[in-house]
This record gives sequence, C-alpha cells and structure tokens, in this order.
Amino acid sequence: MEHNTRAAFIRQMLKDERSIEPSPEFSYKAHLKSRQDYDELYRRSLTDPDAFWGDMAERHLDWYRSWDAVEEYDFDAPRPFVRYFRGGQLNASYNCIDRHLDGPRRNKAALIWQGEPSEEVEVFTYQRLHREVCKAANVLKSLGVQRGDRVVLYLPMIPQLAIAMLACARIGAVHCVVFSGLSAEALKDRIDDSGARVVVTANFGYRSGKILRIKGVCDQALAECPQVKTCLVVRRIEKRTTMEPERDVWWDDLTATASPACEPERMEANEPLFVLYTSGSTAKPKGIVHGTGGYLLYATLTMKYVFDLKETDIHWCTADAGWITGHSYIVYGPLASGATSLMFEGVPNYPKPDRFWEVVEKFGVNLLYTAPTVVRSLMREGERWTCTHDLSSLRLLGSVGEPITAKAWLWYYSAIGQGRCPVADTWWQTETGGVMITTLPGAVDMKPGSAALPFFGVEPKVVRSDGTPAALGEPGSLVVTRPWPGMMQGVHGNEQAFKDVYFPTPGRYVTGDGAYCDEDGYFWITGRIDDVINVSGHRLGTAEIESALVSCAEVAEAAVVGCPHPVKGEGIYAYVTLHEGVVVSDELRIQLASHVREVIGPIARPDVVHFAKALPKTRSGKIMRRILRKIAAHQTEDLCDISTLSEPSVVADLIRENERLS
Ligand code: 6R9
Repeated sequence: MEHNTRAAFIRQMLKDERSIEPSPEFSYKAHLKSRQDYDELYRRSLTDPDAFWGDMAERHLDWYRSWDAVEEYDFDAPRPFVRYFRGGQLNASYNCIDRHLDGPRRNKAALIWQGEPSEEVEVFTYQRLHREVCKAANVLKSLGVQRGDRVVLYLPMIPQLAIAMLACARIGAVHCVVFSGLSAEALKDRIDDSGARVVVTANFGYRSGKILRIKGVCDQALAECPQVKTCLVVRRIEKRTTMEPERDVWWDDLTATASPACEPERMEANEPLFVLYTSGSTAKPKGIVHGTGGYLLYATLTMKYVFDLKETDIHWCTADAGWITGHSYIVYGPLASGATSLMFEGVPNYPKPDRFWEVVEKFGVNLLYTAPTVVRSLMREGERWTCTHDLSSLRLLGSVGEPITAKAWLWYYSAIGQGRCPVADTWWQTETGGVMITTLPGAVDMKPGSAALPFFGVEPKVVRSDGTPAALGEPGSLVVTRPWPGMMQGVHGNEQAFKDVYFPTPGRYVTGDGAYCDEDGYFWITGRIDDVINVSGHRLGTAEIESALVSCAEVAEAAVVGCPHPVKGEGIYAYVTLHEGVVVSDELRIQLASHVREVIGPIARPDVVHFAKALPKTRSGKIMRRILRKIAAHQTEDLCDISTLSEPSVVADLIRENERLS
C-alpha cells in the first residue's frame, strides 16, 4: 500500500469503526479456520475443562507419569489455591528440547540469536541446545544447586539466558530472572526475597552501541547479599572484568569441562518452574510463582493457536526474556512447540530506526510479536524506514504490553503487515502466564483497538465496584471467574498477598485492569485501574517510585501518577513536597529523578518532577490521586467533586505549577 493510500485507509477506518475480516488465504491454512471452530473449542473448554485440558495435555506435552486430577481449585477459601495435573510428572526442559531430538527437528534451529552488533549471530539447533543446556545444568549442580533451589539470572538478551533458564528447569531448580535494566538495589531486593545462593550474570552487555557494566551492577548488589556464595559470570564481551576470587567463576571455564549429558528431573506438575518479580500496588515487588505442567501447557497452546504457529515458522518475540512475555514466547512456548525462536539483543532504533525491519528481512521472520510502544515510535519515524525492506515473509503480527490505539493498530496492519497479516492484540499479565484475550487469527474478525475474545478456558467478566456485572459498553473492573492452566500459583514467600491482591472479593481473580465489553462480546482494555503505571509496556508500581523518592533526605512526601505520553503510552509524573528549608531548584529536580533511576532502574526515571507546597488530601488524610492524575493530564476542566478536599486551595496551586512546567 502506498503512503497516501494508506493514510486515507487509516482515516477511513478510524471513521467507520468497522471490523476487519481475516483474509481467506490466511484462514484457509490456519489452525482455527472460522468463528465456528473457535466457538466450538471455547465451549468445550468451559463445559468440560477436565476433558479439554486433559486431552490437550496428552497431545501437546510428554509426561513421565499421568496425573490423578486435571483441575482443582478454590478461589473462595481463606487460602485460595489452584492446581493442574496433580500427580503428573514431567520436565519442562525435556519437553522443550529432548523430545524433539528423535525426529527431523534434531537439526532444526531452535534458537537463532542476533546480537546487537550485526555480525554477531549464533544458531542453536535442538541438538546443540541440548548439549549446552546439559552442560550448564551440570555446572549448576556442581555449584550445589538442588531441586527446589532458586537461582537468580541477571543476564542481558544473550543465548545463555535461555540456556540458564532451561538448565534450571532441567534440574528442578527455580529460576528468577531479573531484567538486566534494573538497578543494583532492585536486584538486591529480589535476590534477598528469592533466597537464592547462586546468581548468574554477564560481565558486560550492549545497548544502543554503549557498553553496559552488568557485572558492576551485580557486584554492587552482591556486596549486600552475603548469603550468595557463587556468582557465575558469562563473558559477553572480551574486556577486563574484576572477579571476586572467593565468589565469582566464569561460565566458559566451567561449561568447557562439564559433561554434555544430564538426566532431567521428574517434576510433579505443580512444583514451581520459576518466580518472576512484578510491580503491583505495594511498594515491594511480588515474586509471581508459576508451576510446571499447567504453565507449560498454556504457553504451548497459546503459542499454537494465538500465533497460528507452523512447523516452518520463524517466530520473533521482541520482548526481553527478563519479562513474562520473553519467558512464555521466546523460550517456553516456542521451544516446547519445536519451533524456531529468534532472540534479539538490540533495540528498535539503533543504529537506525530500521533495525527491526532489517532483522525481519535478514531472517525471513514469519511471526512478529512486539509492543505498542515500539509500533508508535516506529510509526513516528515514518515509512522511509520500512519501505526499503522486504517484509513479505511476515504472516502474522502480535501486540502486547499495553492497549494499542486503533490508529497504531491500523498502521501496524497496513504499513508492516501490508494488509495481508492478521494483527493479534494479546491481553495478559505476568500472573496469567500466557495470552488470555486475543483475536484468534484467521478465525474471528478483528476490531482495531480491541483485544477481542477470551482464549480457551478463560472466562473474563467486567464488574462494577460493588461486584455486580457491568452493562454492555460500561467500563468496569476486569476479573476472571475460573482458573486456567497458566494461572500463577502464588506469591513467593507471601501467601497473604496472593489472597489480598488477587482475591480481595471471593470467587474471582482480579486483574487490576479496567475494560468494557461490546455487543459482540469483544473486550476493550482501558488500562490499569490500580496504582500501577505502564511505561512502554513495563509495569511500575507508583508506591515503588514514591518510596524511592522519599528515601531522599530533602523529600517530605511524594505522590506518583501516570500521565499521557505520545511514545511511552504513559509517562511518570511525580509530585513532591520538600522538607522545611529545602530550596527548590532544577538541580534538585534532576537529582531526584536520577535517584529514582539509581534505585529502580532507567525505566522508572520520572518524566516530570513537580514540586508542590502541599498535596490534595481527603479529610481522613488520603492523597487524592484522581485529582493528581487529572492535573498531570491537563484535564483540569472536569476535576469533578473536590468537596471532600481538606484544603481546596492546594489544587489551584498545583494547576498553576503544572502549567508552568509544560
Ligand atoms: C504480558 C504483560 C500486564 C499489564 C496488564 C495490562 C497491560 C498487557 C495488554 C495490556 C491492554 C494489551 N497489558 N497487554 N493492556 N492491551 N494487549 O505485559 O505482562 O508485564 O505483567 O503487564 O500490562 O495493564 O495488566 P505484565
């Protein structure tokens, strides 16, 4: 589609608000070919979940021992729980690797790694991956790691991250991947909370042409974690690295002599596969625990149906493996399916804004799964970056991480997909393990901006604050009324949080997102309704940022809210009151923003630091965030009811300062 035709198409579509049918060519070859196919399976998944999941688990995974019960749960109990395939035994690494070695997949590329430097490419066939994972597993064992032990992986997007995850899975250890962009303090908190004694890291990493001191950050964290006895260091870049002789060992040295054979542990289906930390409405990030059997089945099935995965596809999920999207759709989903997964170390706009399209062309990528923030930023760069590349290999486009506007959706569909590829918007969370709401490609019509319909077994509902069902089109809180196999099993070391955060009212899992449902049963996600902000698809708890701010001596009180941002989706807007006598200055503004960056990581750096004389509070002393959000978004005409404010003049001051800042 030429630029002008496309611009007209987008304008027209935005006006018409029409839905788009999948192309007949796509549907003809898809796993699900029609709405009827979807309806049928969806109905079966709800009417007889035991038969449905049992059948799927037999067909899609290899088990050492079958299960005694398929689905058991209680959302109402004082200690809610969920279990799948009780008594069943399997190993995730066996399912991701070994079982593909007997047939033609043996020499198929499992993982293709593209480093940030264009010339750095590595291909791991299933056979090679098996060897590398076994060696790493034996190394972990030699360091004393046992079944059930947690291992923290603080690694950039290099193959050793996937290898280390699978090595943990192989020996029954629980990996806790910490995104390598997080700070030393954030890493330290996670190491402490996880109880890990072994940490795996890399000496350096690349980002946008710069060298990151990953080991340096890790050292800083480990200085305060005396319980960590060993740090295994991957040599990502040949460069002088300080090693702590008592603690640090090189990955290369140990794997070089390790045996390439390691028998996988037989894990009960509900033994934990991993813990992944995520932000919530509390200051402390929560370690989300996922089990083995249910999670792996859910990742595998969603991989197949949501991405319409075919044997010959090259699947590229552009997320970092340090987040759930990478866990499920770079590592576990694709590999358990015997697919080829592309792992990319770089960023979309370095060295030029066509890096993604260059990678798509270079490897002939078929399935591309990325985030709206990437789509928006590349849309801004204009089409001169896309039109010079051959994107004809693309078959399907996916989106995840935050709501995608109809405009960005239509650009993605028409400029990248050339109107040929279905776009699967996929709504889900760290807690849900895999995709929950999506347009099953090929089967159902797409509505730009809507995440569409529930995946098999998922029963979402929109409810009002009193718990009653919302009417069609009425926004409310998105809840899920029954379990699904990818569902989290708990919060690491904090049983109470599992109940308090996710089951505040009995009987339903609360997502923290707002949504409404239209007359066709399509879900439209409106964003978080709790104290979480979504910056470029990264979840940040406002409480976490506030606690970083108040840890500065100058700060008396802080309130952080999200504000609209053209590229990041949401930006971070921090209201700060200072102690008596502290002088307001731009230096202090920068100092506070940098402090948050230090404490949490670069993604958490506030976009705006607003010094306020006072914050708007209710008479009972609660900060009125609703008002702060409106001021940050310049929506001051409709501040609604401020009658409960203890000091109404505070608001006028805030509005004045906000206008000055913008
Ligand atoms: C997979 C992932 C989860 C939060 C979630 C929601 C937002 C994710 C979305 C979306 C609208 C989509 N979110 N996908 N909102 N449409 N397609 O991103 O997990 O990092 O835990 O974030 O992201 O607000 O609650 P996680």
